[in-house]
Amino acid sequence: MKLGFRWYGADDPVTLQKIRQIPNMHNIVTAVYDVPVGEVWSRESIRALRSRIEENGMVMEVIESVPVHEDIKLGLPTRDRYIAAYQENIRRLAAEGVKCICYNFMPVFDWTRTQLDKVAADGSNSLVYYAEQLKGMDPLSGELSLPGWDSSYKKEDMRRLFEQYSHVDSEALFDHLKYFLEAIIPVAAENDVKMAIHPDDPPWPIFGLPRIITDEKNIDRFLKLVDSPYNGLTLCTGSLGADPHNDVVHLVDKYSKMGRIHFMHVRNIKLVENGFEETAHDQNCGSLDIIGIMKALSDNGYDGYIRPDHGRMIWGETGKPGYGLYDRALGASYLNGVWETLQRMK
Ligand SMILES: [Mn+2]
Repeated sequence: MKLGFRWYGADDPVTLQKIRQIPNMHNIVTAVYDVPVGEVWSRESIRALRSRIEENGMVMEVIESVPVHEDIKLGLPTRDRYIAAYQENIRRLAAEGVKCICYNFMPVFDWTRTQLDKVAADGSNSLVYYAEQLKGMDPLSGELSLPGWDSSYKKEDMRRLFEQYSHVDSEALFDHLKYFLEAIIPVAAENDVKMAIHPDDPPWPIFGLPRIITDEKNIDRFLKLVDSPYNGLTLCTGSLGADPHNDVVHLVDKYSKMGRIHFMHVRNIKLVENGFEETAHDQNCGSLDIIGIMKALSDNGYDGYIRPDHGRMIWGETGKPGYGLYDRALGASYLNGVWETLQRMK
C-alpha cells in the first residue's frame, strides 16, 4: 500500500511540514481549489502544488477530487464542453506525475452529515448522521450550509437544480455516468491515470435525489459500464459501511482481487439506531472490521493508494471538520501497524 494524507493546499492549517513527520507518509492527496467546477486547471497551479509537495519530501500522485459538473450528471446538452474540460484536466494532471484521480457522481450534495461536532464520552468530537436530524433539514430554505456542500449555491440555484433533478432517476443517472465514462476513460488510459469513483456518502438517496454508487449490485454495474482497469474505485469503508447490508470486507476482497480498487479511504464508524457516528480508526472503536479490511487488501497484494479518512477532533484541535491533524495521524499509524504486522505474518 502507498500511504497518503489529504491536504487542502496552502490555506490548510495542517501543514506539509507536519504531515511529513507522520511515519511512512509519502503521498499528498490534494486538488486545485480555486477554479470553478467544470473549468480547466492551469498548468501553473498544478505545477506549483506539485513543487511545494516535492520540496517537502513527498509526491503528488493522487488528486481528490476533480469534481464533475452538474450538467454532466444531469445529462444536459452543455455537458460536452465540461467533459472536454475534464479530459484536459486528466492530461494536465498526468503531465505532472498524477497516477490516480478520485471523483464522485453524487447529485448536488457531496458527503452529508447532520452534525459536525458531536461530543463523545471521552470529550473528543466527530461528524455524525442521525436520520431524525436530517428530517429537520430543508435544502431549499436557502439557510442550510454544511461543509462538503457547495456554499456558492443560492436559494434559486438550489430550486432550479432540484427541479432539473426531478427528471433524473437512478436509471438516467447511470446513463449519464456511462456517457461520461465513455468519454474520459480512453483519455485516462492513454495517459495512464486510474480513475477512482468515490461511493456515495451515505450510500442512499438524500432529499429525494438519486444516488447510485451504493452497494455491490450497483458497483458491479458501474464497473461494467466501461470494463477497463482505468475505470475503478475509491473504496471508502466509512461510506459503504454506513449501510449495514454492505459487507465491507467482502467488497474490499472482491474488488481488490479484480484489480479495480485504486484508492482506499479507511475509517471506522459506529452504527447506531437511525444513523452512524464517525469514530477513531481502531477496530474496537466502531462497527467496521478494519483488520479484516486490511487483511483482504494484504491477501490480494494491494499496492494501490490508501489514506486515513476523516478523524475526530481531539486534544483541543480545531479546524476543518474531519480533517484535523492529530486523529488522522493516529489513524495513519494504526493502519501502518496493522499492515506491517500482516506483512510480517505472510
Ligand atoms: Mn471517503
